[in-house]
Amino acid sequence: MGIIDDLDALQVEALAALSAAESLDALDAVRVAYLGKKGSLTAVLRGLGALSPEERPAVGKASNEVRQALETALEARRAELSSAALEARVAAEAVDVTLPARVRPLGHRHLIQQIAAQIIDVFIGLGYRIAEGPEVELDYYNFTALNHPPEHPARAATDTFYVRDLSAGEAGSGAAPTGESDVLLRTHTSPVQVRVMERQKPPIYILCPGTVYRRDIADPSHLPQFTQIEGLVVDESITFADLKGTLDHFVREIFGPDRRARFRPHFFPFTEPSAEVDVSCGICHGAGCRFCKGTGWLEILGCGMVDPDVYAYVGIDPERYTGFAFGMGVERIAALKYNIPDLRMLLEGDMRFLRQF
Ligand code: 2NL
Repeated sequence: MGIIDDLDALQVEALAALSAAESLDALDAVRVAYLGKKGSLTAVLRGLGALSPEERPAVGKASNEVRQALETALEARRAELSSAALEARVAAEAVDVTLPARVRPLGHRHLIQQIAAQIIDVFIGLGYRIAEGPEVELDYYNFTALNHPPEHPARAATDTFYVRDLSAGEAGSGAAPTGESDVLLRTHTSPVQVRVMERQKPPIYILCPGTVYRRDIADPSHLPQFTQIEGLVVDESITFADLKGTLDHFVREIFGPDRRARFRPHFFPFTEPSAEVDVSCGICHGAGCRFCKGTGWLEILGCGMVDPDVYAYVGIDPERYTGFAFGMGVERIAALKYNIPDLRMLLEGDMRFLRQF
């Protein structure tokens, strides 16, 4: 057998090996075995030198043809295997976009914050500005400037959280310690309104949301810490009719068209005349049930015309200006809107309850 026959046999064998290679790695191994530095075809070519000058051209030509044939077949098989590998990868990594998505539990704002935002939106819509102030207040802004006489029960240490007890600290002052001092946790957001009236002349249209503190034991209708929103309007020729119209609009916006509002005379030290506003019961719609204690009505806020005594403290002329003010507890509004029987449920963090809102 001559070299040409050997080359033919090598070509047949190599072509078979190339088409049998099932991966790019296997294909490369075949390339190395035949075309590499130590490959079979290279070995044949190395033997070329031993041939006679007559034989050399034919064998050289034949071996080049074999190399060409093998390289062409190699490239063809490489292309085949790469596209098969790509297809396999695409198939393996395919995502079925028609599968239903995994539902992740999504958080939301707490009901108290939602209701506060709704109330704020109503008054922003009427042109009010938001005002804020300190939660640790002076007795002057929380009580004195709001026309609370020195003996008013709300000032007692049993009703208000005092921060510093000056009377107890002043040894030899002669005064009996009362637990009261000049610094306290505000019991309403009215002091914010006093501060605004001190530095800003009318017209004043403000809404004061914030946390307030009262020394109450938590029960279904009381919390020692709650969110209050107060409103204050001071302008020329403001009347009780403006107050009524404003709060009627507010009740409609927050409770919807099928709840009614009514005004009842009341007393507050800082307003005269004063009133409390009730909303019709969301459970019995006025007929009387356990939720409304048989009255058909639920109290939602207090209000009134600003007492001229308050204007005297802040230097507003009561002959030129009149105004109204109102105050409400946000937790209470939330409870009455959604028929929640106990304010404490809002703060207990039970997701089975809170999730509903
Ligand atoms: C309630 C009652 C009320 C006010 C708050 C007020 C503020 C100033 C002057 C006069 Cl600066 N009044 N605020 C008036 C009436 C009632 O709140 O039951 N709150 C939870």
